Amino acid sequence: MRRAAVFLALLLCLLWTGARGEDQSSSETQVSIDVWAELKELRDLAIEHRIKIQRLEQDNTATQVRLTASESKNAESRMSSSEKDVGEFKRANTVLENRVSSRGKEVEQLQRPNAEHMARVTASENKSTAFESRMSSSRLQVAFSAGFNDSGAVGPFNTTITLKYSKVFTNVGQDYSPTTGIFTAPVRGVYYFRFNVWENRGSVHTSVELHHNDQMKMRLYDYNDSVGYVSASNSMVLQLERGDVVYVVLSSGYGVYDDSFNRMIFSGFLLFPQ
Ligand SMILES: *[C@@H]1O[C@H](CO)[C@@H](O)[C@H](O)[C@H]1NC(C)=O
Ligand SMILES: *[C@@H]1O[C@H](CO)[C@@H](O)[C@H](O)[C@H]1NC(C)=O
Ligand SMILES: *[C@@H]1O[C@H](CO)[C@@H](O)[C@H](O)[C@H]1NC(C)=O
Ligand SMILES: *[C@H]1O[C@@H](CO)[C@H](O)[C@@H](O)[C@@H]1NC(C)=O
Repeated sequence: MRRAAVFLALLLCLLWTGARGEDQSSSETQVSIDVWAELKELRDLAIEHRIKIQRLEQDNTATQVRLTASESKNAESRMSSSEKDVGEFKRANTVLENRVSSRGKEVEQLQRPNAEHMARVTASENKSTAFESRMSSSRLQVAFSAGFNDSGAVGPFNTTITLKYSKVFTNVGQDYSPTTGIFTAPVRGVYYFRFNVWENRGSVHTSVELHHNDQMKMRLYDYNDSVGYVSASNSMVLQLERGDVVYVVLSSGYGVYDDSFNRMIFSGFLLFPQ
């Protein structure tokens, strides 16, 4: 644009000086008129162009303004969409966290029975350690003696019941259980057992049995003896395998009597292991 204007100015100067120099001849005058007309045209064209350029420049500015506006809008929309993304990410994260915490709970729940199991394992290991230490001692000690339950009269019942001698006097090795009334052999060996029966009801027959596993080994029996008080006792030496059980049962249809005088006792001990 500026170049065009400079060019035009130069052209005008040249033509003007030329025209001044050749004033005299009529042909020259004609040429001069033509040149002036042409110059006028050129000037008009230049003005037209300048206006056009001005318009274009204005348009351009407007476009730039619009562009800036739309860019910022775009940025805004990008922002809001990225905010949305953040929201969704947070939501997904919460879901994940929940999952993680529920997984944590699952793990806890899985660990709990495992801990119980480990405690049981430890307990049984303790037991076997205790057993080993018992076995390694120069003489394995097994001896128990327990009285019945101060119940007074018991029975008769129409079924056989295992007598639970709950008053423990001696229980070296804890092989007798006062809650079940059952002695369990800790080792294969020869054992001695003693038990008795007592009854003070003159009309009631009394009888208890010694059992080795599911076998009855012997039955005690007595009745009245004219005064009404009866007592009977016996003992047995039994050869037991490790884990064999020995216990006393009240025969079906018979009664016994026990009180604080410890009328009924169940005792046993290991003679020797085998
Ligand atoms: C196992 O024995 C140890 C040491 O005697 C004792 O501290 C622990 O409580 C025992 N555990 C069980 C489960 O009996
Ligand atoms: C004693 O044992 C007998 C027979 O098992 C039972 O019926 C009774 O309730 C017991 N008595 C006591 C005080 O435990
Ligand atoms: C066994 O005893 C119970 C109650 O002690 C009684 O109801 C039942 O009839 C008896 N059964 C027999 C076969 O005697
Ligand atoms: C045995 O016990 C005495 C004491 O209680 C009674 O007096 C007797 O009648 C009883 N005899 C029989 C057969 O039951």
